[in-house]
Amino acid sequence: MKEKIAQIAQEVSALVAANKEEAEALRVKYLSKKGEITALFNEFRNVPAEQKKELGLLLNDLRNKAQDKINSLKESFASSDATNANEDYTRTADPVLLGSRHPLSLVKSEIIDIFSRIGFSVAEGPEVEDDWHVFGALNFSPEHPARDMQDTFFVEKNPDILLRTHTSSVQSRIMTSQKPPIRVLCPGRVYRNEAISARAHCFFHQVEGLYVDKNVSFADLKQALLYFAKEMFGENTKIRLRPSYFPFTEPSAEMDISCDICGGTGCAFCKHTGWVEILGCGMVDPNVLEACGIDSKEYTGFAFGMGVERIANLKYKVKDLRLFSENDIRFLDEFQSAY
Ligand code: 2NL
Repeated sequence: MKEKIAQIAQEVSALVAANKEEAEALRVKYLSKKGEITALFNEFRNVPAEQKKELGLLLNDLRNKAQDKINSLKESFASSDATNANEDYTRTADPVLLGSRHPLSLVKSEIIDIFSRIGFSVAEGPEVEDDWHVFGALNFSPEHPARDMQDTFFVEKNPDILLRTHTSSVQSRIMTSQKPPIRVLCPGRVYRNEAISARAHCFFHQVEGLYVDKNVSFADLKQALLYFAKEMFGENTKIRLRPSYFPFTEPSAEMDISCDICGGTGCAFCKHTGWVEILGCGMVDPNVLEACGIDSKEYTGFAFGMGVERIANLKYKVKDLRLFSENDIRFLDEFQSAY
């Protein structure tokens, strides 16, 4: 038996294989149930007791050497497989896909950037509001149609708790809790009970601005909004104000900018008027100041509100409002940006 062990040990130390399959065949030849080394272990049961110690050591040593040798043959093929067949180290790495900011978020940031350069700070508030902050403080009469179930979402049929229909509720909170001067921008999502279509949605986004101080005039309003229009739509942009009505401002106006598609000469986009509407504005109604505890003899203010979707439509020519809330990757992918 000793000779047999020595002979196999020699064979094992000289083993070679050309591939994984040959290495596996060697494992079967020596180490499997019917392998030559396993056969020696079976014979070992019958050797006389006085030889057991010596032969046992030799046999164990042989098995360990064979296992190590065959494993190392197998490993050499595993690594050469990967290098040769699957890995090409000159190949460009898989690209990392970057997300992009949502267009409404981009436009909101740009509006905030522009007004922050003329001293406006930013405030946010709750979307679920009470009647007083949304309507009561803002000079809406008790029978104003906006207070109707048809226009406003109420929470659990409670007529006092509702989803805000404009972000002015944030300004009424600020006016009741802070003293002028107040110069604040309120961006946020608002809700209206509307059927969803290409031109209307049950939620949209607003940025409203409010400036309350001594001697704030309509001329200040015009200058601030002209500055905004030029920054947002280009140096050559012109503005015009048309009289309008809002419950919370008096006088009130709607602001148009010169159509940047046709340059003011008239096209389908501006309905051949040369102008497109972008926001509403006015002088804060003294009733609103008083309702919020601000002395309307000492202070005046201007305010404005714009739909972020509307500005995004003008900037990016998005025709269907629903694209802004569908999260279609093909649409969102078009808005890679530094903001
Ligand atoms: C529009 C018009 C407007 C305001 C919003 C406002 C807020 C307070 C007081 C007075 Cl607390 N006014 N906000 C004023 C005029 C117009 O929004 O068309 N928004 C999309």
